[in-house]
Amino acid sequence: MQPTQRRLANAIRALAMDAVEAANSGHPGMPMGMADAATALFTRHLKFDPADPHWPDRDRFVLSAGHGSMLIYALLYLTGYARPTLDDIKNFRQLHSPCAGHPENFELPGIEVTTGPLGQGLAMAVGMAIAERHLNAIYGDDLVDHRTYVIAGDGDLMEGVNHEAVGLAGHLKLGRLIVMWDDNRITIDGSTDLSRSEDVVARHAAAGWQTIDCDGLDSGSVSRALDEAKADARPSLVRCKTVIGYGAPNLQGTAATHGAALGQAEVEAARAGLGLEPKEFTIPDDVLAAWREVGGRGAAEHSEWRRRLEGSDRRNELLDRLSGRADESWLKPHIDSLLAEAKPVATRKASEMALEAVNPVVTSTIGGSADLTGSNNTKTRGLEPLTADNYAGRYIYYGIREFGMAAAMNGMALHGGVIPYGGTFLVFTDYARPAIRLSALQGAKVIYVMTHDSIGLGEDGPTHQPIEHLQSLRAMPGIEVYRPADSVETAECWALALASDGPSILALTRQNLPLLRTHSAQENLCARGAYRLKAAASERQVILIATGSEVEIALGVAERLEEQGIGADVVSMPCAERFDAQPPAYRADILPDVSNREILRVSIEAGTTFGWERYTGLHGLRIGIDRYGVSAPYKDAYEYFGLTPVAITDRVLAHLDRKGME
Ligand SMILES: Cc1ncc(C[n+]2csc(CCOP(=O)(O)OP(=O)(O)O)c2C)c(N)n1
Ligand SMILES: [Mg+2]
Repeated sequence: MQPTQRRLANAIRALAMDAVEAANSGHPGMPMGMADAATALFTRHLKFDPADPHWPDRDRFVLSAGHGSMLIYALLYLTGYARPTLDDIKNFRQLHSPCAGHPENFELPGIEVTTGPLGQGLAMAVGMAIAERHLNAIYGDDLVDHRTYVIAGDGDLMEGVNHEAVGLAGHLKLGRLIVMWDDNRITIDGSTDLSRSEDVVARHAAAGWQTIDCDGLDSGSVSRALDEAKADARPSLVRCKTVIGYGAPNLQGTAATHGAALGQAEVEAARAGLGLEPKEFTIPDDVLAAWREVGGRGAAEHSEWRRRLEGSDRRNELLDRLSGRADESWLKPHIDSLLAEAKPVATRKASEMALEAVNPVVTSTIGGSADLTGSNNTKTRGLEPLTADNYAGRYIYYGIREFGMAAAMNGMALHGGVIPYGGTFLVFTDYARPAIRLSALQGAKVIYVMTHDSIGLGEDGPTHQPIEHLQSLRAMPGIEVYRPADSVETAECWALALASDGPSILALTRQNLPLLRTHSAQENLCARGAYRLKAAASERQVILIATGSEVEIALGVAERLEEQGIGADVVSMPCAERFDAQPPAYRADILPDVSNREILRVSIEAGTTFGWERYTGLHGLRIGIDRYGVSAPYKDAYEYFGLTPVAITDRVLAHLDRKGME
């Protein structure tokens, strides 16, 4: 006789309790409460094949309530993924176990996205659902036909990003997105009555979602709800009424089960009540066999899909897209045309010009903007909007939803088959920052097109003028920040971002900049992160290091210094992270030993000077802005902050004089 659904679910409960007990750390409440609902999903609905976790047409499962990580570890083990092993689970939360505190996409195949920062899993799932519909529109049901399922807790639905994600999903009518809400009315502080009185279901309904209620402790009830959800053309919220920590006789239903080991006595009482094996980490043979049988079921559908793929004349095209590779054939002719024209343009415009060359050849890009399309210059001529009526479109009007946009782009990138890029003002990276951090942590290939990158945006003033943003983004590991100085560098930076495996940020100007790179180079000079744009003519006494719009100013300073017989290099540093990764000999050539006080190093960037001592040394000079900006025409703003060749030359000369007197 087959084990009941409840016995299958109890295997999840057992592993969750035991792993948290062994680690004396973790969250048993959510996996125990949602075990029946997850069992319904995995045994009766989810399309997956543990033998090939990357099967492109699998359903995507996102555990947005990432603290309940033991739920997914248990499911991966039970259904027969190669990892985690039972030993991995026994080492839950220990160094080098892939069963990290929260689910990490880079630790275990089968984990689609990294979750834990509440709200973002669901918001990434919206992006996955967009990518699925887009690819379906291009390749048809035979090759792309899957769903995105999410388990979300009260916290996921309370976070502000939920509003953005739910609004976007409703607007785009993402009917293949199904969110299972763990409605246990408990968060860490206690009852949700402490902090929430809105009608969550009505809020989703108002955004155009289907809403369904079910008994989350009855897998049959959940399964019927999922059938209804699948049949409906709208995104669905399946409200699963549950009890947190279900099965722990004295603690269930309380916040005490949320994030702490239950304690030996309670675990034993739970085992007795649920009819579990008395020994920890023990799953009865018939239960494990039944789960493995569930895990084997997807193989047939998978091989059918492979057969269709092999028979398709679009096989190579789809596989190439899924590889994430981006054709670079556009770059050289594009740069040649820039050199031929040699006209001043804002780098945001240069970015659009690069994209005009990129988008026709790199057809996997999906552009967009958070309501600043005309300012971010993200929409190229051939791109049609991606809408509920035309998922084949390649441009998304995200609306004023920076965080939602960034999270959706993470989901799209991790879904695969598309390369998302999206724009807003650089200052509003703060609104998107938690998702940018997750792009970096997850290695998601997302390209952020952040324009209006300094006081150079002018009249909009201090609220819109980035100051600390560039340096704070450079401080974030795992993401490359590009600040190109002209249209050639902008094209090179686009090529690097498209070739990268991870995320990139392009910081681009509003104001026009002259062409500084007037000669064709054999290699992509931005690839080294920093390079000598102009070498000192007289004996080198100064190295000017500048980025973006300030490279032009640095050239002006160098000219004035040279007039006085002071040799000055100008180093353009479009990407500090890349420069730091160069071999020591290259770095020493561009920026000789910091302790060498013969050569004065000067950094010039229209933003905070915080951190620039990394390249100037403590004896160097750091020119920047260590306060908020001003509302004024941009030339006046530059003048006001002393960011002009004349003012900077004076400061350099004063510094050299002082040094001479030492
Ligand atoms: C953005 C964010 N804020 C705070 C936390 C810390 N945190 C983890 S779980 C949780 C409570 C979540 O409540 P709920 O989603 O209802 O989960 P349950 O207690 O029901 O498992 C909090 C505040 C977090 N992980 N992410
Ligand atoms: Mg809860």
